[in-house]
Amino acid sequence: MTATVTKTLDERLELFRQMLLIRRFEEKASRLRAKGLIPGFLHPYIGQEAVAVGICDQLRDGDALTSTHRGHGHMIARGADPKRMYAELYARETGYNRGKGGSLHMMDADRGFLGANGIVGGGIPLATGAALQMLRGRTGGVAVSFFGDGATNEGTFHESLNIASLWKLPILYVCENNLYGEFTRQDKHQSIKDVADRAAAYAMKGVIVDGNDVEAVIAVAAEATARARAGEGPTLIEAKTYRHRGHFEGDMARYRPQEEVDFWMKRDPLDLYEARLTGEFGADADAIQAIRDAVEQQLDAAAEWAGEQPHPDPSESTEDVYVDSYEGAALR
Ligand SMILES: Cc1ncc(C[n+]2csc(CCOP(=O)(O)OP(=O)(O)O)c2C)c(N)n1
Ligand SMILES: [Mg+2]
Repeated sequence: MTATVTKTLDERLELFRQMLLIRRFEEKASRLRAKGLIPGFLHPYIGQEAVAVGICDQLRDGDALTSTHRGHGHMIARGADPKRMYAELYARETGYNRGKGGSLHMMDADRGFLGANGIVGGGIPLATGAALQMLRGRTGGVAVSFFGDGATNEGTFHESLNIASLWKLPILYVCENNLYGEFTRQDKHQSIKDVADRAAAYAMKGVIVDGNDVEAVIAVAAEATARARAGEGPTLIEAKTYRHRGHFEGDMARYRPQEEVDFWMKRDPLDLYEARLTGEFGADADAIQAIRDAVEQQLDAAAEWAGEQPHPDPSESTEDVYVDSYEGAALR
Protein backbone atom coordinates (compact mmCIF):
# COMPACT_ATOMS: atom_id res chain seq x y z
CA MET A 1 0.00 0.00 0.00
CA THR A 2 1.61 3.24 -1.06
CA ALA A 3 0.44 6.77 -1.50
CA THR A 4 2.67 9.46 -2.88
CA VAL A 5 2.93 12.45 -0.61
CA THR A 6 5.21 15.13 -1.89
CA LYS A 7 6.76 17.43 0.64
CA THR A 8 8.69 20.64 0.20
CA LEU A 9 12.06 21.02 1.90
CA ASP A 10 10.51 23.34 4.50
CA GLU A 11 7.85 20.75 5.27
CA ARG A 12 10.54 18.12 5.62
CA LEU A 13 12.52 20.32 7.97
CA GLU A 14 9.33 20.75 9.98
CA LEU A 15 8.97 16.97 10.30
CA PHE A 16 12.54 16.82 11.56
CA ARG A 17 11.83 19.66 14.01
CA GLN A 18 8.84 17.83 15.45
CA MET A 19 10.77 14.59 15.89
CA LEU A 20 13.62 16.50 17.54
CA LEU A 21 11.19 18.34 19.81
CA ILE A 22 9.84 15.00 21.04
CA ARG A 23 13.34 13.58 21.52
CA ARG A 24 14.63 16.57 23.45
CA PHE A 25 11.39 16.94 25.45
CA GLU A 26 11.82 13.37 26.68
CA GLU A 27 15.54 13.70 27.40
CA LYS A 28 14.89 16.81 29.43
CA ALA A 29 11.94 15.22 31.25
CA SER A 30 14.25 12.36 32.17
CA ARG A 31 16.81 14.75 33.66
CA LEU A 32 14.11 16.69 35.53
CA ARG A 33 12.72 13.48 36.97
CA ALA A 34 16.21 12.37 38.05
CA LYS A 35 16.41 15.66 39.99
CA GLY A 36 13.19 14.73 41.80
CA LEU A 37 11.09 17.40 40.10
CA ILE A 38 8.59 15.06 38.42
CA PRO A 39 6.53 12.66 40.54
CA GLY A 40 5.46 9.27 39.17
CA PHE A 41 6.51 7.15 36.23
CA LEU A 42 7.80 8.32 32.85
CA HIS A 43 7.79 5.99 29.85
CA PRO A 44 10.08 7.58 27.27
CA TYR A 45 9.08 7.57 23.60
CA ILE A 46 12.68 8.03 22.42
CA GLY A 47 13.32 5.97 19.27
CA GLN A 48 9.69 5.90 18.10
CA GLU A 49 9.31 9.58 17.08
CA ALA A 50 8.80 8.89 13.36
CA VAL A 51 5.57 7.01 14.06
CA ALA A 52 3.80 9.81 15.94
CA VAL A 53 5.03 12.52 13.59
CA GLY A 54 4.29 10.54 10.43
CA ILE A 55 0.75 9.58 11.43
CA CYS A 56 -0.21 12.98 12.87
CA ASP A 57 1.05 14.66 9.70
CA GLN A 58 -2.07 13.34 7.97
CA LEU A 59 -4.57 14.51 10.62
CA ARG A 60 -6.82 17.54 10.42
CA ASP A 61 -8.82 19.66 12.85
CA GLY A 62 -11.70 17.59 14.15
CA ASP A 63 -9.80 14.30 14.04
CA ALA A 64 -9.20 12.48 17.31
CA LEU A 65 -6.56 10.23 18.78
CA THR A 66 -5.91 8.08 21.81
CA SER A 67 -2.56 7.18 23.23
CA THR A 68 -0.86 4.94 25.74
CA HIS A 69 1.33 5.12 28.83
CA ARG A 70 4.07 6.27 26.35
CA GLY A 71 2.08 9.28 25.24
CA HIS A 72 4.22 12.45 25.16
CA GLY A 73 5.30 11.95 21.55
CA HIS A 74 1.74 11.59 20.26
CA MET A 75 0.67 14.71 22.12
CA ILE A 76 3.56 16.81 20.84
CA ALA A 77 3.05 15.54 17.29
CA ARG A 78 -0.57 16.70 17.57
CA GLY A 79 0.69 20.20 18.33
CA ALA A 80 0.43 20.39 22.13
CA ASP A 81 2.46 23.02 23.96
CA PRO A 82 5.53 21.61 25.76
CA LYS A 83 5.19 24.35 28.38
CA ARG A 84 1.86 23.06 29.58
CA MET A 85 3.05 19.47 29.28
CA TYR A 86 5.99 20.14 31.61
CA ALA A 87 3.60 21.98 33.94
CA GLU A 88 1.41 18.87 33.97
CA LEU A 89 4.41 16.65 34.71
CA TYR A 90 5.28 19.03 37.55
CA ALA A 91 1.66 18.68 38.83
CA ARG A 92 0.96 22.40 38.44
CA GLU A 93 -2.32 24.27 38.09
CA THR A 94 -1.61 25.46 34.52
CA GLY A 95 -0.74 21.99 33.23
CA TYR A 96 -3.03 20.42 30.65
CA ASN A 97 -5.05 18.71 33.35
CA ARG A 98 -4.52 21.15 36.19
CA GLY A 99 -1.72 18.94 37.44
CA LYS A 100 -3.99 16.01 38.19
CA GLY A 101 -3.39 13.84 35.11
CA GLY A 102 0.40 13.64 35.06
CA SER A 103 2.24 11.76 32.36
CA LEU A 104 -0.10 8.77 32.25
CA HIS A 105 -3.39 10.62 31.88
CA MET A 106 -2.46 13.83 30.12
CA MET A 107 -5.01 14.96 27.58
CA ASP A 108 -5.94 17.92 25.39
CA ALA A 109 -9.53 17.69 24.18
CA ASP A 110 -9.13 20.91 22.12
CA ARG A 111 -6.77 19.02 19.82
CA GLY A 112 -8.84 15.84 19.89
CA PHE A 113 -6.13 14.24 22.01
CA LEU A 114 -8.31 11.97 24.12
CA GLY A 115 -5.57 11.07 26.47
CA ALA A 116 -2.60 9.05 27.42
CA ASN A 117 -3.81 5.96 29.25
CA GLY A 118 -2.40 3.91 32.09
CA ILE A 119 -4.49 0.90 31.08
CA VAL A 120 -2.80 -1.13 28.35
CA GLY A 121 -5.31 -1.36 25.49
CA GLY A 122 -7.55 1.18 27.23
CA GLY A 123 -7.37 3.78 24.47
CA ILE A 124 -8.42 1.40 21.69
CA PRO A 125 -12.17 1.28 22.43
CA LEU A 126 -12.16 5.00 23.22
CA ALA A 127 -10.85 5.82 19.75
CA THR A 128 -13.30 3.32 18.27
CA GLY A 129 -16.16 5.15 20.01
CA ALA A 130 -14.85 8.48 18.71
CA ALA A 131 -14.82 7.01 15.18
CA LEU A 132 -18.40 5.82 15.61
CA GLN A 133 -19.44 9.32 16.64
CA MET A 134 -17.70 10.77 13.58
CA LEU A 135 -19.42 8.31 11.28
CA ARG A 136 -22.84 8.96 12.77
CA GLY A 137 -22.32 12.71 12.69
CA ARG A 138 -20.87 12.54 9.14
CA THR A 139 -18.07 14.83 10.28
CA GLY A 140 -15.52 13.49 7.78
CA GLY A 141 -13.15 13.02 10.70
CA VAL A 142 -10.94 10.06 11.47
CA ALA A 143 -9.78 8.63 14.75
CA VAL A 144 -6.38 7.17 15.45
CA SER A 145 -5.57 4.71 18.18
CA PHE A 146 -1.90 4.30 19.04
CA PHE A 147 -0.92 1.22 21.05
CA GLY A 148 1.93 -1.24 21.49
CA ASP A 149 2.55 -4.84 20.49
CA GLY A 150 1.66 -5.95 24.02
CA ALA A 151 -1.74 -4.27 23.79
CA THR A 152 -2.70 -6.45 20.83
CA ASN A 153 -3.08 -9.36 23.27
CA GLU A 154 -5.85 -7.52 25.12
CA GLY A 155 -9.53 -8.19 24.58
CA THR A 156 -10.15 -4.50 23.89
CA PHE A 157 -8.00 -4.73 20.74
CA HIS A 158 -9.95 -7.69 19.31
CA GLU A 159 -13.38 -6.39 20.29
CA SER A 160 -12.65 -2.99 18.79
CA LEU A 161 -11.27 -4.30 15.49
CA ASN A 162 -14.20 -6.64 15.13
CA ILE A 163 -16.87 -3.96 15.35
CA ALA A 164 -14.85 -1.28 13.51
CA SER A 165 -14.48 -3.56 10.51
CA LEU A 166 -18.14 -4.58 10.53
CA TRP A 167 -19.34 -0.97 10.75
CA LYS A 168 -16.58 0.43 8.49
CA LEU A 169 -15.55 2.98 11.10
CA PRO A 170 -13.17 5.78 10.07
CA ILE A 171 -10.22 4.76 12.21
CA LEU A 172 -6.53 3.91 12.03
CA TYR A 173 -5.27 1.31 14.48
CA VAL A 174 -1.59 2.07 14.80
CA CYS A 175 0.46 -0.61 16.52
CA GLU A 176 3.94 0.58 17.44
CA ASN A 177 5.71 -2.75 17.56
CA ASN A 178 8.83 -1.96 19.58
CA LEU A 179 9.48 -5.69 20.15
CA TYR A 180 8.75 -5.61 23.88
CA GLY A 181 5.80 -5.52 26.23
CA GLU A 182 7.40 -4.28 29.43
CA PHE A 183 10.37 -6.69 29.86
CA THR A 184 9.02 -9.47 27.64
CA ARG A 185 10.15 -9.85 24.05
CA GLN A 186 7.45 -10.21 21.43
CA ASP A 187 8.28 -13.86 20.66
CA LYS A 188 7.62 -14.67 24.33
CA HIS A 189 4.23 -12.98 24.48
CA GLN A 190 2.60 -13.81 21.14
CA SER A 191 2.92 -16.53 18.52
CA ILE A 192 2.90 -14.23 15.51
CA LYS A 193 5.75 -12.15 14.16
CA ASP A 194 3.71 -9.55 12.33
CA VAL A 195 0.89 -7.94 14.29
CA ALA A 196 -0.56 -6.77 10.95
CA ASP A 197 -1.56 -10.42 10.35
CA ARG A 198 -4.23 -9.98 13.02
CA ALA A 199 -6.19 -7.69 10.67
CA ALA A 200 -7.12 -10.68 8.50
CA ALA A 201 -9.19 -12.16 11.33
CA TYR A 202 -11.49 -9.14 10.99
CA ALA A 203 -11.42 -8.83 7.18
CA MET A 204 -9.50 -5.63 7.69
CA LYS A 205 -6.61 -4.20 5.74
CA GLY A 206 -3.30 -4.76 7.56
CA VAL A 207 -0.09 -2.97 6.62
CA ILE A 208 3.49 -3.15 7.83
CA VAL A 209 5.64 -0.06 7.70
CA ASP A 210 9.17 0.88 8.73
CA GLY A 211 8.33 2.90 11.83
CA ASN A 212 11.73 4.58 11.83
CA ASP A 213 11.17 6.15 8.41
CA VAL A 214 8.92 9.17 8.84
CA GLU A 215 8.09 9.53 5.16
CA ALA A 216 7.20 5.84 4.86
CA VAL A 217 4.82 6.30 7.81
CA ILE A 218 3.30 9.35 6.13
CA ALA A 219 2.66 7.34 2.96
CA VAL A 220 0.69 4.62 4.78
CA ALA A 221 -1.10 7.18 6.94
CA ALA A 222 -2.14 9.11 3.82
CA GLU A 223 -3.65 6.01 2.27
CA ALA A 224 -5.35 4.83 5.45
CA THR A 225 -6.85 8.24 6.30
CA ALA A 226 -8.07 8.63 2.70
CA ARG A 227 -9.77 5.24 2.88
CA ALA A 228 -11.30 6.05 6.27
CA ARG A 229 -12.60 9.44 5.13
CA ALA A 230 -14.05 7.83 2.01
CA GLY A 231 -16.11 5.39 4.09
CA GLU A 232 -13.93 2.39 3.25
CA GLY A 233 -13.29 1.53 6.87
CA PRO A 234 -10.38 0.96 9.19
CA THR A 235 -6.76 -0.04 8.65
CA LEU A 236 -4.40 -1.79 11.04
CA ILE A 237 -0.95 -0.27 10.61
CA GLU A 238 1.98 -2.05 12.21
CA ALA A 239 4.98 0.24 12.54
CA LYS A 240 8.15 -1.71 13.28
CA THR A 241 10.24 0.34 15.66
CA TYR A 242 12.25 0.21 18.89
CA ARG A 243 12.38 2.07 22.16
CA HIS A 244 15.93 3.18 22.86
CA ARG A 245 15.52 3.20 26.60
CA GLY A 246 13.98 0.97 29.20
CA HIS A 247 10.25 0.46 29.60
CA PHE A 248 10.19 3.36 32.06
CA GLU A 249 12.78 5.76 33.41
CA GLY A 250 14.89 3.72 35.80
CA ASP A 251 14.60 0.43 33.90
CA MET A 252 18.11 -0.34 32.69
CA ALA A 253 16.73 -2.71 30.01
CA ARG A 254 19.46 -5.32 30.56
CA TYR A 255 17.10 -8.02 29.27
CA ARG A 256 17.78 -6.98 25.66
CA PRO A 257 20.62 -8.54 23.66
CA GLN A 258 23.36 -6.02 22.88
CA GLU A 259 23.40 -6.87 19.15
CA GLU A 260 19.69 -6.08 18.97
CA VAL A 261 20.18 -2.72 20.68
CA ASP A 262 23.15 -1.91 18.40
CA PHE A 263 21.15 -2.82 15.29
CA TRP A 264 18.34 -0.45 16.18
CA MET A 265 20.55 2.36 17.42
CA LYS A 266 22.05 2.47 13.92
CA ARG A 267 18.49 2.93 12.66
CA ASP A 268 17.73 5.98 14.80
CA PRO A 269 14.81 7.74 13.05
CA LEU A 270 16.31 11.20 13.57
CA ASP A 271 19.77 10.24 12.27
CA LEU A 272 18.22 8.52 9.26
CA TYR A 273 16.10 11.51 8.40
CA GLU A 274 18.87 14.05 8.97
CA ALA A 275 21.07 12.10 6.55
CA ARG A 276 18.31 12.17 3.93
CA LEU A 277 17.67 15.86 4.52
CA THR A 278 21.27 16.89 4.04
CA GLY A 279 21.93 14.32 1.27
CA GLU A 280 18.99 13.51 -0.96
CA PHE A 281 16.95 16.64 -0.17
CA GLY A 282 19.83 19.13 -0.16
CA ALA A 283 19.15 20.74 3.22
CA ASP A 284 21.70 23.16 4.52
CA ALA A 285 23.61 22.13 7.69
CA ASP A 286 22.91 25.61 9.09
CA ALA A 287 19.16 25.07 8.74
CA ILE A 288 19.44 21.88 10.80
CA GLN A 289 21.54 23.64 13.42
CA ALA A 290 19.02 26.47 13.63
CA ILE A 291 16.30 23.90 14.36
CA ARG A 292 18.45 22.30 17.05
CA ASP A 293 19.07 25.67 18.72
CA ALA A 294 15.41 26.70 18.55
CA VAL A 295 14.23 23.41 20.07
CA GLU A 296 16.74 23.68 22.95
CA GLN A 297 15.67 27.24 23.66
CA GLN A 298 11.98 26.43 23.50
CA LEU A 299 12.33 23.55 25.94
CA ASP A 300 14.58 25.44 28.37
CA ALA A 301 12.02 28.24 28.48
CA ALA A 302 9.15 25.74 28.78
CA ALA A 303 10.65 23.93 31.77
CA GLU A 304 11.54 27.19 33.45
CA TRP A 305 7.99 28.49 33.00
CA ALA A 306 6.54 25.23 34.30
CA GLY A 307 8.71 25.37 37.41
CA GLU A 308 7.29 28.80 38.28
CA GLN A 309 3.65 27.73 38.06
CA PRO A 310 1.49 27.32 41.20
CA HIS A 311 0.36 23.96 42.51
CA PRO A 312 -3.42 23.39 42.55
CA ASP A 313 -5.01 24.43 45.80
CA PRO A 314 -5.45 21.43 48.15
CA SER A 315 -9.13 22.37 48.54
CA GLU A 316 -9.61 21.44 44.83
CA SER A 317 -8.18 17.96 45.19
CA THR A 318 -11.53 16.26 44.51
CA GLU A 319 -12.41 18.50 41.53
CA ASP A 320 -11.83 17.33 37.94
CA VAL A 321 -11.14 13.78 39.09
CA TYR A 322 -13.42 10.79 39.35
CA VAL A 323 -14.47 10.06 42.92
CA ASP A 324 -17.39 7.75 43.52
CA SER A 325 -20.15 8.93 45.79
CA TYR A 326 -19.06 6.96 48.85
CA GLU A 327 -15.43 7.99 48.67
CA GLY A 328 -16.42 11.46 47.60
CA ALA A 329 -18.61 11.82 50.63
CA ALA A 330 -15.84 10.52 52.84
CA LEU A 331 -13.36 12.98 51.34
CA ARG A 332 -15.73 15.87 51.71
C1 LIG B 1 -4.53 -3.79 31.49
C2 LIG B 1 -3.09 -3.65 31.90
N1 LIG B 1 -2.32 -4.75 32.03
C3 LIG B 1 -1.02 -4.63 32.39
C4 LIG B 1 -0.48 -3.39 32.65
C5 LIG B 1 1.00 -3.25 33.01
N2 LIG B 1 1.74 -2.77 31.85
C6 LIG B 1 2.05 -1.46 31.69
S1 LIG B 1 2.85 -1.16 30.24
C7 LIG B 1 2.80 -2.79 29.82
C8 LIG B 1 3.41 -3.28 28.53
C9 LIG B 1 2.75 -2.72 27.32
O1 LIG B 1 3.47 -3.15 26.19
P1 LIG B 1 3.14 -2.55 24.79
O2 LIG B 1 1.67 -2.56 24.57
O3 LIG B 1 3.96 -3.28 23.79
O4 LIG B 1 3.57 -1.02 24.90
P2 LIG B 1 5.05 -0.41 25.07
O5 LIG B 1 5.30 -0.29 26.54
O6 LIG B 1 6.01 -1.31 24.41
O7 LIG B 1 4.98 0.93 24.44
C10 LIG B 1 2.15 -3.54 30.78
C11 LIG B 1 1.95 -5.01 30.71
C12 LIG B 1 -1.33 -2.27 32.51
N3 LIG B 1 -0.86 -1.02 32.73
N4 LIG B 1 -2.61 -2.41 32.12
MG1 LIG C 1 5.82 -2.79 23.00
